[in-house]
Amino acid sequence: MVLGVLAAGVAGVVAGGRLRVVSRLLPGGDSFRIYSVAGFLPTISTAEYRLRVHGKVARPLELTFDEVTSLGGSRVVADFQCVTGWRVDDVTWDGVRLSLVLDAAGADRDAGGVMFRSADGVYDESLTMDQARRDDVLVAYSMAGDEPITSRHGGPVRLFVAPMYGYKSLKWLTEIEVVDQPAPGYWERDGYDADAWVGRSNDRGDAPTT
Ligand SMILES: Nc1nc2c(c(=O)[nH]1)N[C@H]1C(S)=C(S)[C@@H](COP(=O)(O)O)O[C@H]1N2
Ligand SMILES: [Mo]
Repeated sequence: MVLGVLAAGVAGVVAGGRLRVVSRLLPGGDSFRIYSVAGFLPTISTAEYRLRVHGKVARPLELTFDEVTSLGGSRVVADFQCVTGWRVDDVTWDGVRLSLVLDAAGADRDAGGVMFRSADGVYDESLTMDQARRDDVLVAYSMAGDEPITSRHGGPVRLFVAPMYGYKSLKWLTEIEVVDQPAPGYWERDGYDADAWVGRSNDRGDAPTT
């Protein structure tokens, strides 16, 4: 039923509000589960996509998909680890380093954090400014060779925070706000660690990714 809904490209609401669908197998790893706490999968074309960057910045931006990709191309190959236990090995991500997006907007050097919001209207996340400026944190526009990233995986543009559990990698990224202090994100208001280092948070013993 859910697969039928997804194949038709139509938003589906699932009891419990959480879509959980095995989508595909990648070489060398387990399968991704497709998550959306909003209960539907936003479908955003590259033509209509916009990324707003605002808050404590010198130059507020509203970037098109092409403007995002033209800001830079960095590749990160990393395991994708959900805190609930599933893991996909060696996923290839291409995108622009978040630090370059922050630089393009002239983010305030004294600002302590960055907030991220999703086109689904529900999910949000945050990082400290030091975390946000790491080289392995991407505003990703390609995943496993798919460019743009498919809508079920949060495309055309999503966040990819390589060293942290999957819940930090916000899907359907449409808003970046530079703030004084990061506020807890969607799952963090439910008790998940804000510092979601793989292997060092939520009492799990996964091998660290960094
Ligand atoms: N907007 C949004 N982003 C999200 C989520 C979500 O429900 N909504 N779930 C998070 C969690 S818990 C994980 S593990 C990953 C799953 O990514 P995938 O759906 O591409 O497998 O997305 C993260 N980003
Ligand atoms: Mo997750």
